[in-house]
Amino acid sequence: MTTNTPTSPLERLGWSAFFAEQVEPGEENLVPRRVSSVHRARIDVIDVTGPVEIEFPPNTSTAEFAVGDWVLANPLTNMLVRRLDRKTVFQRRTEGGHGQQLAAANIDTLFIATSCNADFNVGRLERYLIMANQAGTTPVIVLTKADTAEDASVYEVQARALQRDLPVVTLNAKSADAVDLLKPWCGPGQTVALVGSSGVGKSTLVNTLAGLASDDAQKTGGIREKDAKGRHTTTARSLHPIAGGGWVIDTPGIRTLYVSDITDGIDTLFAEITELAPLCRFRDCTHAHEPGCAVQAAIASGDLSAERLERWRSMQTENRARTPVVSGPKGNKTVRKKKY
Ligand SMILES: Nc1nc2c(ncn2[C@@H]2O[C@H](COP(=O)(O)OP(=O)(O)OP(=O)(O)O)[C@@H](O)[C@H]2O)c(=O)[nH]1
Ligand SMILES: [Mg+2]
Ligand SMILES: [Zn+2]
Repeated sequence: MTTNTPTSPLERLGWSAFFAEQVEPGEENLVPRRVSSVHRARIDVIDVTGPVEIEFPPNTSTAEFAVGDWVLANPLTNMLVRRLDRKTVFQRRTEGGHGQQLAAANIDTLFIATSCNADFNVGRLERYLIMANQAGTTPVIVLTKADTAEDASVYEVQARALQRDLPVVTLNAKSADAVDLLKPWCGPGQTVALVGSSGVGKSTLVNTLAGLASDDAQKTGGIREKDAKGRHTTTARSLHPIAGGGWVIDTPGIRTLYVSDITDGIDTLFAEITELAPLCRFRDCTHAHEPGCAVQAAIASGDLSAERLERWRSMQTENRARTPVVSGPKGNKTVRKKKY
């Protein structure tokens, strides 16, 4: 959350000193535009007046752009000149592949959506939190479908325990109350993105936040009764103005979230373990069997649960297995082979 209230129309669109400082001498005549949706063959942009035309140089790949990106364009030809550096980017490793898929850029807050039903999964939420921490965005857990749960607090308690000071908001995505509950992270100049499995209500919440109805509304879809899985209704990422100010990005449901190269994100998720590690006798302590281990001592005294350490260990192992390592006599970059 920022304390400066945006004054100019461009600032209300999310523009800030971070981007202004990137405009170089000779570029003053170019105009900033923000990417509002990314399709396989097309990118849409907006400026302070709303949707505007933009031309891309031949052979530009839409995969290089993320919703929320800022670009500079020539106002006379509408030609894209360049993309500005990102403040934050939420990206994930593609299934089985080596590439990264860009979900959203320049977001202040990541709303990690899950429902008060069979979708709720601690391991999956931990992955999202690690990715949010790594991206430099503030994570908020948004528990949808509270109206369908017998006791939503069961989910809330588990979610709060995932990371220190983690905000958890329980709501009905179809109800206008959701707007007030999420207000602390919305407002002029703020950009939030919704991520989570298919069917948890991301698009429903976007429609509520943006006040979208009928023709303009994001399409929503039903879910399977037995496991609460959605039908992958949303297929592209898109940016929408929130009625009370700020912007919300809708994203397609993610099937499996793989983590890799996310050491900092893990350190933040398990801050209580990270902080104990320097107190261990050995610098490379694995907190398993070493004498003088501060983490094991915390478990023995009841300050830390053994289960939490187990979760930390499995994330560490997965991160190590999936992160490209530099090895070999000539320092060739190799990726450790592992079947996903
Ligand atoms: N009762 C109730 N139903 C909800 C809530 N949020 C979403 N739904 C319903 O859940 C279904 C799925 O909602 P969507 O908004 O399409 O879910 P999504 O996360 O956008 O799904 P994908 O686009 O497939 O990733 C729809 O039938 C919604 O009406 C909620 O808070 N309460
Ligand atoms: Mg959707
Ligand atoms: Zn230790």
